Amino acid sequence: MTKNVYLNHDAGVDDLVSLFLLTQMEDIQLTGVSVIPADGYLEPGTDASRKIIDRFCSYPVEVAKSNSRAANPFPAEWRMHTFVVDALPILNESGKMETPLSDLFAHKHLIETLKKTKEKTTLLFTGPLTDLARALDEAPEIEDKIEKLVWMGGTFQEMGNVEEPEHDGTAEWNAFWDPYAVQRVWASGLKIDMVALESTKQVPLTLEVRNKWASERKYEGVDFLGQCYAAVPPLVHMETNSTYYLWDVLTTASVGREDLVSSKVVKSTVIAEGPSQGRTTQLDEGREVNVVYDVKADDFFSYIIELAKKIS
Ligand code: AGV
Ligand code: CA
Repeated sequence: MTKNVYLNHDAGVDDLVSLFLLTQMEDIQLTGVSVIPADGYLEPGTDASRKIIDRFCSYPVEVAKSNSRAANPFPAEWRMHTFVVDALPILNESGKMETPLSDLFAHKHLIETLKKTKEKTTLLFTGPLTDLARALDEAPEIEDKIEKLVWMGGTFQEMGNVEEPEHDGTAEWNAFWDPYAVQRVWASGLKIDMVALESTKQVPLTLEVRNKWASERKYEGVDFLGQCYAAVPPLVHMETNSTYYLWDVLTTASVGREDLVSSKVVKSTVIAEGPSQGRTTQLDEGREVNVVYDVKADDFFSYIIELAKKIS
């Protein structure tokens, strides 16, 4: 059966690769895309999304821009990656952008798209949850139209991936960008799959992964993967603050192939203020989330290559 999926992403390299892979999944119907300028910039993020849909998607999908703002912004150095993907020749060959741009802001576009889609929709959020929190505030009735939320974010490990002054390092970045939005979504009745750092840690960008893509670059889609990930640093000798994992791509793959990941139910709460802001913790009185904590990494990498090879 075909699954309706609405993607809200934040214009990082793995966000844009996620959009590309979604367009290749057979049982997935993308109902809409919106872009929030968190780990990337809005204009190139929106343009790159429209160009990816133009080039790779066989049916029309509308793109919307967010006007949401950060509690804690991402470093500009990371956000610059959006410009690289948007400028790739493969996305600019036609010299046109035909995918329609909505005149609604992302949260309103989300509400409208959910309402006009007949069946329920799976929400895939690969950045902060701000647009969803705003949509729920404005139209709480949309909960009935949402199958579930699949979110890349959070961790229950001791250390997250935020290394910023005045923070203790326990949060994951998408939660840290807007912890209040995570609280709002946690307060909803939605079913939540949380693809936490526990699982994404198992899929780093390595030289081996890169070389594999390079060796199969005769496939246009595999070449596109390699070109996108050329903009970001791999894991070589040890992890640094900039080391890239396939965070969002794993999250996206888990929507297309649920068997790739293992999850468990955790009761959780979110800290919104102080040095641990954005930290997700376990709490017996907390809300239930389904935490993806493990992945069949080899099968995951094979799956994304297989999807990318569908482009000839
Ligand atoms: O925390 C992971 C999230 C994912 O949605 N993002 C990157 C992915 O798109 C933020 C992030 C954490 N560490 C990063 C990040 C890094 N080293 N470079 C770029 N973004
Ligand atoms: Ca992201």
